[in-house]
Amino acid sequence: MFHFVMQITPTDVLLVIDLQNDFCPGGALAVADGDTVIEPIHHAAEHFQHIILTQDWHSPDHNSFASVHPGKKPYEQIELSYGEQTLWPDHCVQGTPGADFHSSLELTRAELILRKGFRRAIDSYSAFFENDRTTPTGLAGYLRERGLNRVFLAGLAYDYCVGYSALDARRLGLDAIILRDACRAIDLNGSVAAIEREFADTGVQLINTADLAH
Ligand code: VGL
Ligand code: ZN
Repeated sequence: MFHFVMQITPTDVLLVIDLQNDFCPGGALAVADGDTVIEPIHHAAEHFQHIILTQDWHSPDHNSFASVHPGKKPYEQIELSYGEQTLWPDHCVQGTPGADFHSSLELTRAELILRKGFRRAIDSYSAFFENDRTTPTGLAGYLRERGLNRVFLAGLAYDYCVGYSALDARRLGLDAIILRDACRAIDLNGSVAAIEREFADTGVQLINTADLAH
């Protein structure tokens, strides 16, 4: 019997995406069972020397909020200067409890907390580039300077911030491996199927936390 095992090395990094109250049950943009990823993430984290957290961090009047566009409702699409943008309920507003990390998340070893989506005019799903796909967050330079070249991803949401981050990692020439059981999806208008096609096209790998070597 062959068992697939993934060996974690000192140049690997675990990127934990947006494990914040607003994406967990009871939050403003709750992802179904969002909080259930915390346990597998804690297990996965034991394998890694390097952990980075991202934090969705919007201004109160952020352009991705349906509330700032008269007549628009959450989950509708709108055309902004940089292209199509899905409108969301107000969420992860800077300094609010909804923007805090879930209180069960214990990743005190994390070396960097990267905030994104703080510019009013532009959303940022990806940890690497804002939604114009060109404005950098600085994470690529950080990883390059530190010699971290293989990114493992977990968190919320699988089909938005996790997925976009993985695709951008590939665009930057990094290996990108998603820990599928440590993610949950929003699944809006076929978003899971669409992003999984892009994963296949670009070489984003999907594994489970149980595949990490012990
Ligand atoms: C996210 C929608 C809006 C995410 C963030 O973390 O996936 N999704 N803001
Ligand atoms: Zn957001």
